[in-house]
Order: sequence, then C-alpha cells, then structure tokens
Amino acid sequence: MEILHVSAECYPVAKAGGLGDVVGALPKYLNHLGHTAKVVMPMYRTKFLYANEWEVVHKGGTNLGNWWFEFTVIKEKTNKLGFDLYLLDINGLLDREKIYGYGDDTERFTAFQISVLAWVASWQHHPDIVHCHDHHTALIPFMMKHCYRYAKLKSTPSVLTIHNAEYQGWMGWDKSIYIPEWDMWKWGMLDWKNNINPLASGIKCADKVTTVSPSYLDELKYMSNGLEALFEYEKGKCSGILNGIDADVWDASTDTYISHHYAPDYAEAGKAKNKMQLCEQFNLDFEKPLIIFIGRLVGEKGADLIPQVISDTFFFVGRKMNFLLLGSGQPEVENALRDLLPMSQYDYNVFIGYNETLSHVMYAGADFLLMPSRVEPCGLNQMYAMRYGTIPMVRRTGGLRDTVRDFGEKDGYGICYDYATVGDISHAVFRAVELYRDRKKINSIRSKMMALDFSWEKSVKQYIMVYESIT
Ligand code: NHF
Repeated sequence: MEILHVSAECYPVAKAGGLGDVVGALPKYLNHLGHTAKVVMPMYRTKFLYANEWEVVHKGGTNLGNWWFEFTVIKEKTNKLGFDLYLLDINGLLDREKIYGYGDDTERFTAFQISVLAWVASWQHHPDIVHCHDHHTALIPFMMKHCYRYAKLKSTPSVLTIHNAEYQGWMGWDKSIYIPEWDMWKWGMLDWKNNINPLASGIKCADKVTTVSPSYLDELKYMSNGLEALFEYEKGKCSGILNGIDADVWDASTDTYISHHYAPDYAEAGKAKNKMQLCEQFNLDFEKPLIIFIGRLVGEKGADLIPQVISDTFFFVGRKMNFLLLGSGQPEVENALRDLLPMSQYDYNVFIGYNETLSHVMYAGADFLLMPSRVEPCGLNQMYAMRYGTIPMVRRTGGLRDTVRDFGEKDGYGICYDYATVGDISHAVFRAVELYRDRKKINSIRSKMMALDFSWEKSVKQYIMVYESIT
C-alpha cells in the first residue's frame, strides 16, 4: 500500500512534541513491512533543511481565498529517514523558523493543506491512503470529498490520527473562503458550534479516525474540549492504537547522546555513571533518588502543580530526593520553577528550554520520571523512561493508564495515582523515596520495565488493519 502522511511535524526535521516523534517513526516501520509510506510536511527553516540535500519534485500555484501563491515541493535525496520525505514551501507563510505560534497559523496550515492536495491531484496515480495528523491537516478529508477541484481524490480513503484533541484549529466562518469551491450543502461537515472546526471536520469526514491510545479514546467521549457528543456519535469508525517508540533512536546501549552506554544486564552500573554526570552538571546529590520531569510546562501536563509539590515534599517528606526539570511553556510556571532555585540544597535544578540531548541524558541518569498529566493522549516519555530503566510516576490517564502498572499490583513496575493534585503527586514522591531504599526491588522493577515491548512493530500492524478496512 502507498500511504501519504501529512503532518505539521516530523522528527528530526521539525518537532515540538510527541507528534513529531510518531510521524518520524511510523512510516519507517510501515516500510519495514513492505509498504510505501511517505511524509509531506511544511518546509520550515530548520537545521535539518540546511544540513541535507534536496531535489525539486514539483512546482505549482494555487489560491487561498483571493490570494494566489506559488509553492514548491522538494524531496530529501538519500532517503536517510527510512521513508520518502517531502517538504512543501510557500514563501511568506511557511518559510519561518518555528512550527507554530504565529498570528497567521490558520492561513499557514490551510494553505499548506490546499497545496498538498493540489500536488497529490497532479500525480499520475493516487495514494492508497492519505493519513492526516491532528487539526493542522484535518481539513484534508473534507476537501478531498467535497471540493470540486480535487474530484480526482474523492474516493481516496483518508485516516485522521488524533494526537491531541485539546487543540482543534477553530476558525470563524468568515474564513470559509479559504477552502476551494465546495458543495455548499456540506457546510455541516465543517461546522461545530457555529465555527469551522478543522478537527471536528476531520472526525466527520475521514474514513477512519484513530487516537494514540485506547484509554484516550474512551476519555474523549466525556472530555474532549467540546467534541464529546461527536466522539460518541462517530465511535463506530474510531479506534485507539497505542503509539510505539523508535527502538533505533531510544536504545541505551547505542544512544549517541549519552556518554555511558548500558544494557539491561548491567543497567545499575551504567545508570549510576550517567546519574553521576547529571548530578555534577546540575549540582545535585548523587546519593539521593533523582526525580525528573521532561516536557511542556503547561497545565495539560500538570506542570503548574510541580513547584508546590517540590516545596511541600521538601518540607513534609524531608530533603531526601533531587528534582531536575527540563522544559518550557507557560511563563508563570517557568518563573515559579526559577524562583525555587535559590532554595536548592544540592537537590533541585531546572533547565528552561528544549534540549533533545539533555533529555536523553536525563532518561539515562534518572531514577524516576514524574508525569502528573491532566490529559495524556499516549505519552511517549514514560515509555522512553522505562526503556532506560527509569521508573515512571504517572497519573492514571490516557496512554499512561495503558502503559504503566503500579508496582503494588501483580507484575507491576511503576508508581500510579488517580488525581492530578499536589496531594496525590506528593504521595507518589513519598512512595518513590521509600522504594528507592530497597535496591533489590528497584533492580527487579528495572529489569521488568526494560524487557517490556513498546516497539512500533505491534502498533504498525494495527494501523495496517485500519488501512485495509477502507481500501
Ligand atoms: O504521545 C504523540 C503525542 C502523545 O500524549 C502525547 C501528546 C501529543 O500529548 O501521539 O501527541
């Protein structure tokens, strides 16, 4: 099968979060099974663009409302990512350094989607599946079915994967002129609560919808930022497929970002060396358990609760652990974390920003990873952590519920709690400190976790079943 993935992110080209990791890995594993998966994404001005060789494969022109523009599609020459990678350039809209966060994101991503369809419609053949990811590409199923201009693609099946339903790409009806001439009777397929809602439209129009974990799909029926009724109504075409992790990138025995490699049979010694390095770099106490957080510092991830958790546990449990955080996000959370720095007694530090290398070093050197998410569609960090022998401390939600079992349960290996509250998280920290004293138990949990299979091989087969059901 030929599957064209359309996405705003793809690692290592441009990544803001887990979406990039998934789109950078899933196509490669589809190809391992003999399929032809390709990716097309915007041509941002990132390092990857300048460091690689490209050939122009298409030049075209189209319009966004009354604005006529030209676009170019280039292809990476060496296939180094394990799939054909295409970047689509629109001068003035996509030629920027960042992926998101501009005032004209609606125009940027709508123009991107229109250009992708103009390009695909110019092919001699058509792909077997167009696979869209999140709201930035979720108008494509509607446009393929209902825009006269893309009639050639009307019967090409589409799949929409929802990595995060909190963001839906809402736009006012005044922007409906952006969408190339369409069958007006179909306006309801764009509308949700009197706005054009690209994510809702994708759910209505795609032939299949997937979410990135089974529990997340269940949760969306009662908590999805206004789309609950739609998820309930469309449940027949939805399925939850747990993300995998890229075992080539996330392997402590070969990881090029870490200085001390290790495998499950000598994990304790290997992790200790990495921990020592981290503790030296960030002024932490090697003897105490090291609890880390990596991710966006936003309410969705429960990051706003962490400053209070840190001061409460230092006060009530005692200064028996280290905390090290990496991430960026809401300024008030960043500031609250910075404000704690002067209170550190060689047991607290924070790195505000995005740093791929440091994240690998942290997974390798830490003892525990904290994920107090309010919403977690799948969560990849807990899987990276487990593969590196770091015990996850997660709130039971979405993919965290599907991947971590509390060590108090039969065959369990993580620390789980039910509520994203300072009380529940602090209790989890207390349990981590207690557990850390029992080296034998820690080592047995570590070997159990490192043997778990979170590879893409399993999930890819489920995607193929979804594709086959509509081709
Ligand atoms: O794993 C990739 C990622 C998820 O939970 C994560 C999220 C965004 O919030 O599917 O997308």
